[in-house]
Amino acid sequence: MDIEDILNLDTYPVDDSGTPGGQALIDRCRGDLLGNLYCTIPDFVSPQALALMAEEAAGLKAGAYHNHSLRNCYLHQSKDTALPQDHARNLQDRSSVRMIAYDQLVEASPLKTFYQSEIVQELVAGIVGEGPLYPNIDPYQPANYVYYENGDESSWHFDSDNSFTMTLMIQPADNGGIFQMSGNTRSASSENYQQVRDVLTGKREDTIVSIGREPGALCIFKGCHSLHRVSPVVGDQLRIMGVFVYEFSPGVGGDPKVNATIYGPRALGNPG
Ligand SMILES: O=C(O)CCC(=O)C(=O)O
Ligand SMILES: [Fe+2]
Repeated sequence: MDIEDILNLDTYPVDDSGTPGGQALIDRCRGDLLGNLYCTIPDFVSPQALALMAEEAAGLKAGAYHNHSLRNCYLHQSKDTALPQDHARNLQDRSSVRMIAYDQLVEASPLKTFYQSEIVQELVAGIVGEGPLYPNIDPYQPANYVYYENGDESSWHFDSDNSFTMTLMIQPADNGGIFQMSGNTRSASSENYQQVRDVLTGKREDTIVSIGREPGALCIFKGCHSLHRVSPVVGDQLRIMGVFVYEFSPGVGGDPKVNATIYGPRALGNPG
């Protein structure tokens, strides 16, 4: 399927970002990202492309790596015994998701076509506003399917990368699987451990927004300073996301050790 059929160009004429439609979309999303730390574009991908992506994801599901652990919100799995038990760094929670890596996608994959599209890259670069974007060249990271089964969740965390994260909702869960964020929990100058702990222990529900997303919605968010989570999925319908990694310079790949924790031992060159 071509990118012109994947994108919902009737609603969003983004094939030429110089057109009023494309620029208006960039301006709206850029304002949302600056103000709220996230933006969403509903119905960005056509129902036909979503059906193809869901079909591809279903066909690949058996080969997904089950990435599960107890971790703190800084994505570390070990505790710091020098700190109190109830310090934010020692509060652990479970995370359980299932990953299909980029190298498992076929050449004609609609997820790949979407990711590699210059139209998409230019639009997202306009929204993020930090210069042109380039595809990541890692064998595993560029575009993934992430599945959440009944009971799976991604507990409160900060993303480790200081740029932005981009996801596409392919199939929401029947219940649960809600993306939630507590904006600006920490900053570049302060870890704000008290506030982090209050969010983790449910004392600051007033700061939490639930970011609704229907199938086809693209979401761009800044998760490095804002705690966010995916609440536990309830029911048999899989939550299926597309997750994408772009770079601000060409030729950037991933770290094999980090990849092994996300995609399993095979990412270190080991079988399994
Ligand atoms: O699946 C989502 O909605 C977001 C998951 C997440 O936290 C991330 O990709 O960093
Ligand atoms: Fe995240």
